[in-house]
Amino acid sequence: MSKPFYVTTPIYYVNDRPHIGHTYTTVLADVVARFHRMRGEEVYFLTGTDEHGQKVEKAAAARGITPKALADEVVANYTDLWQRMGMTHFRLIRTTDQDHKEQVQRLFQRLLDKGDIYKATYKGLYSVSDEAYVTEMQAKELQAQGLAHQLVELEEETYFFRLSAYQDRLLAYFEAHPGFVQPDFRFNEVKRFVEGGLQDLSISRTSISWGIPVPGDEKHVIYVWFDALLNYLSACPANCWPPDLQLVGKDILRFHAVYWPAFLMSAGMFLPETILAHGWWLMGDDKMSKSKGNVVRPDTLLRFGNDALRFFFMREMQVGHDRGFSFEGFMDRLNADLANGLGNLASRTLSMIQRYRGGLVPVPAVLDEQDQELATRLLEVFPEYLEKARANDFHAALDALWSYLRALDGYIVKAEPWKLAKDPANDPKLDAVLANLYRALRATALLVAPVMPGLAQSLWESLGHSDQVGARTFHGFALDGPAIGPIGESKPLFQRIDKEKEMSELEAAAAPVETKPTLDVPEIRETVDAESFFKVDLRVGRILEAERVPKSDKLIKMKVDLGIEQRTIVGGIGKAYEPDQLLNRLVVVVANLAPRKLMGIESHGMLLAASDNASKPYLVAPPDDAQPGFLVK
Ligand code: ME8
Repeated sequence: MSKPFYVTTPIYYVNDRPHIGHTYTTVLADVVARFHRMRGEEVYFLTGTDEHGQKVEKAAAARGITPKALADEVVANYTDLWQRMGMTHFRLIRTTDQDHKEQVQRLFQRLLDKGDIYKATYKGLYSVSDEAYVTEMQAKELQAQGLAHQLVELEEETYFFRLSAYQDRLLAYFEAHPGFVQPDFRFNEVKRFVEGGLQDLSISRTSISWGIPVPGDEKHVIYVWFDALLNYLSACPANCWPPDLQLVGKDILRFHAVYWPAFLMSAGMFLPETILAHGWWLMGDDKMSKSKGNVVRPDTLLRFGNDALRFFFMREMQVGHDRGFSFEGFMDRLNADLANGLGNLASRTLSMIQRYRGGLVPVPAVLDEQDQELATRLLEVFPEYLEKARANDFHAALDALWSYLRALDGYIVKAEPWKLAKDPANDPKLDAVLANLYRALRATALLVAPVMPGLAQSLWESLGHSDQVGARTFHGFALDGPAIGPIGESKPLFQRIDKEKEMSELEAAAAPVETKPTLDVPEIRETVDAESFFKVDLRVGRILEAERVPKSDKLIKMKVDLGIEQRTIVGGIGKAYEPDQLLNRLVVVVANLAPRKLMGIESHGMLLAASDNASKPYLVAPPDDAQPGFLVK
């Protein structure tokens, strides 16, 4: 039995509902899956959800529910959305599924027995926001970016995976498999990263409880990425391994192109054929992401039908590159390509066949040069589309097809069938034109079926078919074969969007949405008695002067009035505030902090500010009618 074509998406975190970034990856996978089925292959298409780890634990805590309850709720959103998007995945694996948990523990044990996983003490720096150990080099980078506050010194017992032992093997594998990571420029980044040296990877945590326990050492929980990556294995039926295509966003390529193959090498398993890293949908210059709160939800766009969204994704995004999203661009694309382009061509063709030939598609007796040229172009564009789609380049495939459709518009304008129809002497030419147009539409319905299953089916039926276009195969399709019967009822393929009208509604719906970033804060500190707390003298102050400290983008020197005296205070708030914004502000000052020197300036006190590890500092502000000198207690 031949091996099914196995395609995967990343498994999505359940700390928030899906946005169009997640939807894009899954649509791409679904289009690939449908395309391969129409190539006559059996396909196994897997998607899923990543439910363990600190992100999910925190998001659940913020809502006051258990992580599993949060996961159940969010998974229901995914299941519902995938159904509405017409996804044909075989399984949505959840990392909380029992078979997955057993698989992860089994593999962990296997690599432990083999000696590729070992227990040791980690001593060094840890980035709280990334949930990862940090090398000296990375620490320097973070410091240079002013993010050193995210680092903490850590000493803990952990299980390591011997990643360092796989550096040479990975590089040799990359050398021997030039298509392993696509596109090439991303593959080069991966190679450079591995050439730079690999350190052993910590794959357990004792600080987290929401996860799969290390077998036999349950105070350790298996690191979320080791857990998550193995989903592709847990959900794989016996005859499917290895994956043929693994789709990932560029943000998680390193995990898939370095750690994942090393785990598989260690387990003595075949590696995936291709890992394809796509770019990001951007809003302005920023990645669309839940933590930035600038996401567009698929629901906003689904009112135009799932075909429209699927088509837009495939037509607009050149796989591998980033692409800015705009509602205007979305509507322009659909109006141009679906309402005008294909929709218009189909309705003109079908109504001409109806009017001039009573719904029967003629078989042309002769083709003149012009007809022949168009017929030949179809024979060329069909395999060109298939070849590009086989290389997962649906953007280029659709581009080629739509430029052919535009040529057909030109062909109609030149041939003027409405004039030909007036004189029976022109019948052979009119037959040729109608047959050419019919065949082009029939091939188009077939080719776009993986991208727009609903629209393709509707076109297919208008052309007189009663079977499922998606159940056909490309191979051996008779492009110049006769029609199988009279054409069917012509339905508008795509309703033109009234852009003006929709724009205001859409913008309101998509205005940076309600997503709250998850809190990135440490646990509540240990209890102190009231006496210790009251040793800290907190006062209301008013900022009288503020200026930047030369050569520092972070520090601002201020003169602060404390009612009974004035102080010089230097604060690290220069990235969040301009000096002008600070003048006259009421603040809370730690008034009895020992003076310290910051870039040569003695600072007498500190301003209280609120933040989490990821946010800017927000100065704590007493109400407007408080007075400088008031004691805060
Ligand atoms: O990373 N543009 O999950 P996640 C395009 N659980 N694609 C985007 C996108 C954007 N703006 N934003 C997200 C995780 N994506 C891990 C994966 S796999 C073993 C574990 C897509 O919920 C893109 O595919 O953060 C990216 O890789 C994925 O969503 C990240 O989803």
